[in-house]
Amino acid sequence: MSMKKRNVANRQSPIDIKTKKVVADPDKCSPLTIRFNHGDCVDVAVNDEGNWKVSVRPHSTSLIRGSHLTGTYRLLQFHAHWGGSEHLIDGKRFDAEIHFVYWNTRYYSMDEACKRGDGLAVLGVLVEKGAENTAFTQLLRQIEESNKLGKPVRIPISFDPTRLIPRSGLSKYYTYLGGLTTPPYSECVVWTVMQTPITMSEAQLKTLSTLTTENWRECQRVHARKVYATKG
Ligand code: 1SD
Ligand code: ZN
Repeated sequence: MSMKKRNVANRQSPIDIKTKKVVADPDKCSPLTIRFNHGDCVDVAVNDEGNWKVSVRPHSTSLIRGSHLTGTYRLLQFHAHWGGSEHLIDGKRFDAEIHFVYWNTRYYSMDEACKRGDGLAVLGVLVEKGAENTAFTQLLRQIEESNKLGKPVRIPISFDPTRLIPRSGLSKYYTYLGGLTTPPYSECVVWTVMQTPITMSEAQLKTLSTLTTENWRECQRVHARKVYATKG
């Protein structure tokens, strides 16, 4: 096979994480440093397909660092997938998944970053049905309003995104090299999937499914990739 015909679709996402096959690597997976600034979340918008996205101000100081990441990544936006999670753990599909999309500050534009294997870092938080997430209740109101008005709605400064990540997430996660789960499926993402899910109530999950029934991509082949995990 010529170099040109080399199969490049070999690090697609999402994947089913098989915990028996993950490589426990405490050096590669040191505890994450995540900084969120309340005021960095600008607004939330719902698009024609019923997907919502919270946009973050361009030069936000909401950052993520970790030994599996090359440098500092800046938060760009976050959104969710529901009707089922995208990543599975040992074949288990959770009820939803939130994605915090970060961009590697070493690249000068988002387009440039999407052409690089380490251009984006996406933090995936699995969600299972349980207690209401009150931070999300606040956001859900803005999502519903944006959907009704057909335009972006401002996020109040009191909104605290840290309440959408599990407390143990910083030191318990999986990481692997993958891509965007939506077109153009660019293979530019260093994925970090937190091991512990957060909860949302049945009513919260139901409200999400009024926007669009489900919006997750099927699991992709792992090929020769390794999935690393924090110790234990
Ligand atoms: O689905 C999102 C897509 O909406 C866009 O945000 C993209 C980043 O440019 O990321 C994908 S995903 O891989 O985070 N699901
Ligand atoms: Zn996503």
